[in-house]
Order: sequence, then structure tokens, then C-alpha cells
Amino acid sequence: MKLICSDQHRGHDALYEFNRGRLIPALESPARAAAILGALGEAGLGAIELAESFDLAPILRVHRHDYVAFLQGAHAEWSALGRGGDALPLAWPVRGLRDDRVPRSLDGRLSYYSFDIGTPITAGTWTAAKGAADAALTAARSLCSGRESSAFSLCRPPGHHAAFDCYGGYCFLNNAAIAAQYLRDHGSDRVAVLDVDYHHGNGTQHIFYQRNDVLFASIHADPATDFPYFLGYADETGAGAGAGCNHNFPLAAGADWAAWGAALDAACRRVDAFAPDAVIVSLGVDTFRGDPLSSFLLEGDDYLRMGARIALLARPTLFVLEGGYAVDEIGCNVVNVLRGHADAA
Ligand code: Q9C
Ligand code: ZN
Repeated sequence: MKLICSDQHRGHDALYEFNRGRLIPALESPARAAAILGALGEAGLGAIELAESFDLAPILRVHRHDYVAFLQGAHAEWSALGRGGDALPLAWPVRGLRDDRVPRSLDGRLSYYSFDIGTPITAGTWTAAKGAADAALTAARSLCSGRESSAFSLCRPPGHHAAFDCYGGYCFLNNAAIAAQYLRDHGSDRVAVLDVDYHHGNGTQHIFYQRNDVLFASIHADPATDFPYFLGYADETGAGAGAGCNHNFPLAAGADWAAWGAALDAACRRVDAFAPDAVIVSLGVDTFRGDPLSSFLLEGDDYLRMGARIALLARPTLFVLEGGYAVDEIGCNVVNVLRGHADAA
């Protein structure tokens, strides 16, 4: 299995996030990636290689040009205003009011291009996000060359909440979507994205919602109770040419392997029916019973079962890291998915 990481992730090191009305140390931290690297090093699944650097073209296949330019310069603009700390937005458009004009001020643009207050921009955020996209692209390239049948990219910051022109949920560039588009542009006619993160992948759904060449299937906490709140219901099935190519499996709080594994089976049957040339797994392990954001109850061994079920798809598969915030167990849980996949493949 091809294993790819980026050194740039450390530069994205937010100070705080809001949690229940208070500021707490940011959950999406460099320690997450360090823990996964440590576990991967001991797992013997293969050598861990550094991402190669791509130009912006594959990112701009998914994200709007002005949005990427904003991300590149946002923190420097923040500092130039004499401000310390991390850049955060202040306000969002109200339902039914105009949202088509990009404000001129930095504060206006931070608000325009975001959808939550929980995603700080730091001095190293752009470089880290670019490195994460490079990791996903490097892994994707190893699949489309046919040299590898499976790969893992250790992406930090994560990506599945980011849409064409919008960041949030700790995500800036949609690494899985960028990799899916790259595979489409390099010989794959159909790509499936299977999102197993605890949260709905609203960004990935949005990006591919009108398309029939990229299927999106996601298992996640019910948006009626959990972030990202406004997307992820079962009746969102795609639109236009993409009608029937979006499959959401929202689950109630308390889902254990019995409930979660049944949803995975249903999602995998949708992926099978689509007959994709490649599968991208948005791999969050925040479904873990001990995760600070999770109401689900998956145990360590369940991640072996997850990998084994995904292996039954018998397609070239790219695992892209998303969430998972129980730092002491994140390494073992991620390795278990990859090991379960490798042993069953
Ligand atoms: N302070 C991913 O798993 N809400 N993003 C957190 C607690 C945002 C999760 C609220 C959760 C975003 C990639
Ligand atoms: Zn998540």
C-alpha cells in the first residue's frame, strides 16, 4: 500500500476553537498526524513517502480561483492589519438575503468564504492545506499509473467540509474531491467517494451533486442533531445529470458496529452498482466511541471490519484522512482500517 504524508501540516496549528461557549485548545491539531505516523511506522504496511509538489491546476479543477487566492493571502492580510492570533470570520449571509457579492475588507471576505467559526486560519494554513492536497494527489497518481491498487494519504488539515468557494469544519481544500477530479482527468471514467467520517461530507456532496461521473456515498451522524447541520439527509440524492448519484446514510446517536456496519454494507452496494474505476474513501475515525466529537460507539476492532468490507469492493482504493480527534487511539484506528483492507484484498 502506498503511504503518503506531508511535512507542511505542522504549520497549521490553531490556538483555540469554540466549544460550548468557551475557547478550548483546537482539536484538529498536529499531534493527530504525529500519532498516525507513529502507528504507521510500527504497522509494517509499507514505507511512508513524502508528497510531491503539484502546481495549482488540479486544485483549481475543484475550487474557485478567487477562493484559492483568498486562502493564500488571508493570514498575511490579517497580520498586516496588526492583529495577532488566528484569523476568524464574524458574520454570515442571512437566508434570503444577497450572498453574491464578495466584500472588499478582509473581515468581510473571511465571512464570505466560510460557513463556521470553528476553522481558524493561521500563518501556516495555506502551506499545510496545499501539502495535504499534494499528498492526496501523489497517492492518486500512484493509483492511476496502475503501479498500486491501494494508497493512503495522511491529509491535514482535512478536506470533506470544504466546497468550491467555502471553508469550514476544519477544512480548506477538499483533498478527496481534488483526488477524485484528478483520477477523472487521468483515465478513470467513474469515481466513487465513500465518506465514513462521523460528519457528513457536505463539501464533497456539493462539489459533485450535479454530476453522474462521481458518486458520493456517506455514512454520518444525523444532520438534525450534528454538524454540519444543513446537509446530509437521506432525501438528498443528486440533481440534474447527478440525480441518483448521491447517497446519504444518516444514523442516530449511539450507532455501534451493528448499525454502522449495516449502513456501510448498504453504501458499498451503491458503490458496487455504480461500477467505479476507483474508490476514494474519506477516512475519518471520529466514529470512535472515545472521540470527543462522536456520539457513535465504534471500537478499535471495528476498524478492521471496516477495511475488510471496503476491500470487498475490489477496486483501486485511495484512503484520504479526514477527522478523528481521540489522539491516543487515532493511530491504531487508522492503521486498523488499512490493515483490514490489506489483509482482505
Ligand atoms: N468545538 C471533521 O471531522 N464542530 N470536521 C466542532 C466543537 C465542527 C469536524 C464543535 C466539527 C468539524 C473533518
Ligand atoms: Zn468528522
